[in-house]
Amino acid sequence: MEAYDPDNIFAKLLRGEIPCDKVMETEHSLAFRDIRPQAPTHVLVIPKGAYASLDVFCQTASEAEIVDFMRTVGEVCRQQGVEEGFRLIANARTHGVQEVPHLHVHILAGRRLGPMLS
Ligand code: DGP
Repeated sequence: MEAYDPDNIFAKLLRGEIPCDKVMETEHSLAFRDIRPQAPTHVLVIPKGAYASLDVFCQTASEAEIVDFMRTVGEVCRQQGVEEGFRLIANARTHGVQEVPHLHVHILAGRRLGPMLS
């Protein structure tokens, strides 16, 4: 497993070095709008801790961080109004085509989405 890169763009965003369109923030998590939205609602949720991908997070984060992260996903869904449905995506590493090596889940909603796999 590759080491966490502290200079990745979401680490910089967490340090306040670059701006973001914040949706909500908790003790352990941050939610903000994707800079290249693929749907009317496209929010990214990230942990504040240095975790590169979802498997690493689930294997090594504290229960408090994991619960906070999932509660943030739930609260973003509630705030954004996803009654007609949504998609949650977590890309990981090379085969998952992960562009930013800091764990993030995409919450996509607001339109009928296309086939998931390609
Ligand atoms: P991926 O790593 O492939 O799961 O997707 C990364 C997403 O992050 C992509 O949809 C675009 C978004 N993104 C990249 N750089 C920035 C940024 O500086 N700010 C925001 N808000 N989103 C970004």
